[in-house]
Amino acid sequence: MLEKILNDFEQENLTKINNYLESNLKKDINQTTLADSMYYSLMAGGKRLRPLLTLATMKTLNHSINEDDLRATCAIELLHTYSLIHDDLPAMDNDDLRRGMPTNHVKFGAGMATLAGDGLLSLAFQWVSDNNLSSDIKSQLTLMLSKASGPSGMVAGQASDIEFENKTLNLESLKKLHRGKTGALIHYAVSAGAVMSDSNKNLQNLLSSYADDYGLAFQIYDDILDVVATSKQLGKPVHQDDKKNTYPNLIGLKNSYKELEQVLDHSHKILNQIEENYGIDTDLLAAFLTYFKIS
Ligand code: GRG
Repeated sequence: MLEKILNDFEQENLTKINNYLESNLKKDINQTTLADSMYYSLMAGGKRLRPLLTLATMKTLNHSINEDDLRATCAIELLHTYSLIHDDLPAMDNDDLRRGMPTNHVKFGAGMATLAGDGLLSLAFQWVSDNNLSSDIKSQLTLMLSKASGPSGMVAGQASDIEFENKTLNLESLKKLHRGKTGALIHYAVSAGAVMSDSNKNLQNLLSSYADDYGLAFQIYDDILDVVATSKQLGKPVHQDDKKNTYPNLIGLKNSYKELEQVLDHSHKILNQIEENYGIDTDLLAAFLTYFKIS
């Protein structure tokens, strides 16, 4: 049942997000090659998880979505795309492929890719503030987005990732790194939905807790899949690259599954609390947790 809820929601909203991005991106870009480079990565087939989470939070809170909500919602996908372009650069991960396609710098060169990332980062803030939402909501979103994406959030996580490459972290430090690198934007996505729906502070705190769990589950799942999928691909027993700071390397594969289960249990408890305290149907947010399924 939850899978169907998620599928139906995705079918309806993926098109909305993709159409908005496709029709509006180039309107605000004054240089053709830069526009092509930004468009190339933005429209390269991402899952749109973060804007979908924002829309799901608004739907859960019974907020009906207008064009301004959609514009502010899509901003997070611009920002996410910037982070992927910069992460792939020769000076960072130096990856040639993303989503099965040449990375931005392979297609456009490192200089243009850097600028495409810069452009997407700035444009995200433009979309959050250049709309008809109330000044209060816009200023809350702007502050939240700067904290999530900047040196107190994602950029800090990425900096730790670079600093601790080839050094072993303890579990607490690994969690902190991921809270920044992956968790902060996911946290923003849910919180932005709560802010745009004008929900009260207590409810926002509960949703924040759901978002924290979601970010953590996302990372543990990603780490587990990395190990399991690679060993399946190679047709070999599960093998781990011991140098990487991942959950399976730090606590073992079995304990990583356990940790994932515990995080998911906790987030279901939070959703139950929201249902009990506020009489809100949280099935859609529970449906988003089915993403973390290991077959
Ligand atoms: C360069 C400042 C800066 C930050 C980069 C996001 C990030 C930080 C690095 C990407 C490396 C990575 C694989 C991180 C793990 C989690 C993650 C963000 C995966 C990609 O997100 P998805 O699965 O991507 O939502 P799609 O392709 O669906 O958009």
